[in-house]
Amino acid sequence: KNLHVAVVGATGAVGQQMIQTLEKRNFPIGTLTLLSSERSAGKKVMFKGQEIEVQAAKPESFETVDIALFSAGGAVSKALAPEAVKRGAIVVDNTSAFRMDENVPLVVPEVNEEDLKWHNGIIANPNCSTIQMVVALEPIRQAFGLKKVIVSTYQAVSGAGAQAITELKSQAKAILEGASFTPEILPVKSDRKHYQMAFNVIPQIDKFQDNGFTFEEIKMINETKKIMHMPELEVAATCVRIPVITGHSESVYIEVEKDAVSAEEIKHVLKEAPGIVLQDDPSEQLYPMPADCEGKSEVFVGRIRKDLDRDHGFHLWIVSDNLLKGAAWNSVQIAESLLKLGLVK
Ligand code: 11C
Repeated sequence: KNLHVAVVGATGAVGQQMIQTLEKRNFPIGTLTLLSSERSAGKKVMFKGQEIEVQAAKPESFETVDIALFSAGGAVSKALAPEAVKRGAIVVDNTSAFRMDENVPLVVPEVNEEDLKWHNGIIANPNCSTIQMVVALEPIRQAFGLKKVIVSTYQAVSGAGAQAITELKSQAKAILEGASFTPEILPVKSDRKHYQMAFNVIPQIDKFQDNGFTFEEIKMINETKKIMHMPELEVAATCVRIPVITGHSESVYIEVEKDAVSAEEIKHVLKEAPGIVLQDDPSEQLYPMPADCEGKSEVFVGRIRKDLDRDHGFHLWIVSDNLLKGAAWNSVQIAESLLKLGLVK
């Protein structure tokens, strides 16, 4: 069956990647409806050699839609995802609006594809930094058990949207030319203060919560427990923005349950695991870097070491294209899983 698919947020950084990924995967589309805010309506986007005009999203836009991929911010999802479901669409939502709702599965197909079976119309796509981490953690958990995770991230500016990419580029240019500039977007557009991103590192992604963690850190903690079905897992996160355009990197410390596991055993498990490319050879200076991962759909893992003090402790370095596995590809992969499992009527 050729499906009617809608992309909401079609002109955004993730929306654009969703459209390209649907084309690349040759997803069985009969009709593609592209939706956005009023501001971006009227723009034209290419899909399979044809121009499609972007329309302003409203409840009626979802009549006859089978699958709607949302990536236009939490407010748009909260307002329109239920409207799409009411009209018979299945929503794959790439915002944080419904992720922790217990009626909504939060899915990374390599980890918990089966959770799609109990969806009630909306399926949540996790946060990008969470997705790439759980793809690597799940095979380790299956083989050796998992007790504790401490992650520090090095996140690209594209995670904060197309305007953040423009801000980084124009700041870098201004600094190199000795010109003045005023930060307006990063670290968080809607927060009070904005800081220089070019030639700098900002230890804030999303807004601060009362407990001292940022919302990005809380998302990594809560989403990891939900996706892996491990409410008892100990997780801590520090999320940091760096002046890279695409590709999130993560330094991850884990503790496994099993005694006397070796780094070689962890490498072996990751080498065989779905969606992962092992890039780990210190003798060849081989390790993942965001510049090499851009445009690729896998999660790249390297720098795997046993901790020098703790028998159950290991260190990993995980990199992935945040717009693909972290967002657009994971959403399209969820849509493919829905088809595979016969969950699209
Ligand atoms: C960032 N991880 O890099 C964020 C972007 O909850 O889907 C993704 C926000 C989200 O800024």
